[in-house]
Amino acid sequence: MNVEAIINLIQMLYNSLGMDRNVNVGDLWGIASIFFMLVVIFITIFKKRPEIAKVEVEEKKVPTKPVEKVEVVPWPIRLKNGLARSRQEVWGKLDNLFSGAKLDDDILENIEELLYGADIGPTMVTELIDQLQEKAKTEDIGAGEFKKFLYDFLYNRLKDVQEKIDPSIYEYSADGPKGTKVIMVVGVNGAGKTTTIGKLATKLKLQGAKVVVGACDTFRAAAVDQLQVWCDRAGAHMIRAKEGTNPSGVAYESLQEALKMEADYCILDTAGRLHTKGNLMEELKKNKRVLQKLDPKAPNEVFLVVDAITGQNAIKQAEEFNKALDLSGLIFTKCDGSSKAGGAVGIVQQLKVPIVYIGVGETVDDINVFNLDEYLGALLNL
Ligand SMILES: Nc1nc2c(ncn2[C@@H]2O[C@H](COP(=O)(O)OP(=O)(O)OP(=O)(O)O)[C@@H](O)[C@H]2O)c(=O)[nH]1
Ligand SMILES: [Mg+2]
Repeated sequence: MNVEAIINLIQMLYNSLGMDRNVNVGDLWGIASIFFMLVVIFITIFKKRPEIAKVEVEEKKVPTKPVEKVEVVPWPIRLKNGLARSRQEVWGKLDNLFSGAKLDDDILENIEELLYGADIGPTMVTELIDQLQEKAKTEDIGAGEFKKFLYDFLYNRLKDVQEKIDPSIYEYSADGPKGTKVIMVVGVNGAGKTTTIGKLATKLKLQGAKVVVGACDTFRAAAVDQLQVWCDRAGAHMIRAKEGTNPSGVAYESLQEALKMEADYCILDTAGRLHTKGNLMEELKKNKRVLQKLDPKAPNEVFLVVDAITGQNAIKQAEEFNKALDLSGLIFTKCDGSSKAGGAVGIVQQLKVPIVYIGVGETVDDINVFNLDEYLGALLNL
């Protein structure tokens, strides 16, 4: 069919519709364009339809997954996993020293060397070796007997101090003594204070306690925001002030609010500081004094957070903080990252301050009250 035939065909169509008009090539182009557009619109609609239908089908096809139950790893396993490095690199090696043999001078020397590396402190290592030598005079000591001896030695060193822990720092009971327990948390930079407070606030809230947290680290806005995230998650009430506000002022306001709310706990986060910075240590003492204007017994607890990786320097830190603030407890964090884990033993022995909590990771469940038997058992793989 040529163009002329098409024009004739259209002319006939016009005539039959009673249109008084002569068809020309322009009309032909116009009709062709309209036809082309109709084809495009038709294809577009046609293409879209199956897609709409497909989405509907896919939605229907989505299988109904059973609600996943998040398994919370029980604490004894968390602790054991957390201390895996300590066992692999230090404490577990004590077993291998024997390899079937009984204690002799060579093994004794190797034990001494390993224990120095474990950071329990030179005095305790000397005592332990002396006692072991004495014991070896009257009995044969193999790997099993040695492990038992080590457990008993460390347990007896620490048990009296550890018994000083007040259970209300980890167990809340609505029937327990009334009043607001004030806990001040201190330590060097990055030790894990804020994370620990977040975990503690969550634990206490879950037991039904009313918790107020004071963001006294006013040096960095990020520090306050970090604490806010934890508190929001825990459902704890947080007192915050503008960046640069006097930390003692925030501590005072936090306790005032906690008393007004009849909160069970008032936990105060403080800025990290080196124990060697006299002015910053003075500031902490002032924090403490200010709280006593509201409650002469406040703070009821002052906890020093110690990063387990710190090694022997941790003793120096603890001594200085203890001198300034009269510590009531130690919190060992990052035990999952340290191979030594013996530093804890040395500090308790020297300062006579108990370890109250142990942290083995960054999640809320990675903290628990320190239990000596459990700790030594996990460390020595008993
Ligand atoms: N692996 C591990 N990491 C931890 C633990 N506790 C805290 N951390 C991490 O250590 C880092 C420092 O923790 P923070 O809680 O901010 O320490 P901080 O003492 O408040 O720090 P400053 O306020 O800056 O002095 C963060 O990345 C934490 O997630 C723990 O037990 N194990
Ligand atoms: Mg902090």
